[in-house]
Amino acid sequence: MSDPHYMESIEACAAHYGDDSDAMRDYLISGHKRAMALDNRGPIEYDADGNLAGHIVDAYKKYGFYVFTGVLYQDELDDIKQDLAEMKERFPVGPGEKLTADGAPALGADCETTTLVWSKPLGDPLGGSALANGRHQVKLLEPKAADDAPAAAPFILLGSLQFSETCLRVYGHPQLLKVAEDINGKDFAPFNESLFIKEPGIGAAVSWHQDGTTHWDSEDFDDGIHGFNFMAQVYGSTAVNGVWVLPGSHKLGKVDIKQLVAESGSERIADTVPLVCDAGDVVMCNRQLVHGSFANTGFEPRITVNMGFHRRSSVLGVTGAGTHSAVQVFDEELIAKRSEVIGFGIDARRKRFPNETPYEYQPFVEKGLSYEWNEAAKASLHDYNALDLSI
Ligand SMILES: O=C(O)CCC(=O)C(=O)O
Repeated sequence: MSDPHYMESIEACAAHYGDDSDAMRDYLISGHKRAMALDNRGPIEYDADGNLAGHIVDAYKKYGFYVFTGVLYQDELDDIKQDLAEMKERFPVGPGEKLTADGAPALGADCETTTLVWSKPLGDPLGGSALANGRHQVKLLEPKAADDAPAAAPFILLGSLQFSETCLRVYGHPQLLKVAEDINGKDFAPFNESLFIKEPGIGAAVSWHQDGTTHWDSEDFDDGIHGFNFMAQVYGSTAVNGVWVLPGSHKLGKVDIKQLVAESGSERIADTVPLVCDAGDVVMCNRQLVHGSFANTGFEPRITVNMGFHRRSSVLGVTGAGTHSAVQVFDEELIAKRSEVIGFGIDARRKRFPNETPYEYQPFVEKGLSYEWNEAAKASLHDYNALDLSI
């Protein structure tokens, strides 16, 4: 990575850690080096049969994550940045508020589902809490923000595809959907979609956790049963602002994170590495990996367009975890309804990038279904995340 601010942000971050500043600096620098030495990054490649290349599948299975480089091009990144800037104008003035700063109805104000999640600047609102089934077992350090930082800022947007056509177009990306097929089968199912917003000097931490809830004790348990997330980077991702992971931990079953922290002697869990990305890179991250991110005390923003996919067998007939949507049984009908957004994503993308060959989703082909992205489709996505396949 050739980021000119690399060391400046590392120093700024370390300076927030008081007596631990030297340890934090060392951790950031050595983690970055170890991340870059792993053989799990490169463009999306296929073999002669058109399947995801074997070396990618092997590296993903070994480490639990793979950095696909150069997936989103500059024109698409520019679209997303503009869309996000406009979306920000529509954020409510504060947590629980219904209006924007201009007094207009705010984004998500008429939603029944949770949309924006707020935090105090540089906070860790999930860490050590019972939220999300208590999976964030420890609270990370909450560095002091500047005096002029806002009292609270949004750091997660759930159900993001109902608000952002540019994110919907990323969701319909033919190569990413083909990867989802090759990892989770032709009848793969959606999980949820979100934006993680980590503005410099403000962006909150997401404490160490594993994402899965429902299948740890399943007799069919294996390293892929809780699915994966694509994490598309709009500005890139660094040791300071990015997600950190414990490579290989997706194979360990449910991990005692408190114990890991105790053994490591601090919240800087030993052997973890950051997801280091340029703008346009997309990480495929196993949901069972131990992962988390520190508060963004550096100078670069990170915006992650997050979207997950499951094997159908992991969700069909399963009672959901209740983390992202109300506890409910995921039957065929519910999964089909929740999958419509794949069709809208494919068509929204086709309209913007007509020279690409659109992805063909096998469950639609089998049922003769086709989807058009238009005003009615957009309206139909209102509260679509009430059906998130939360496992
Ligand atoms: O982007 C982040 O900081 C956290 C992402 C995460 O925890 C997740 O996608 O499960």
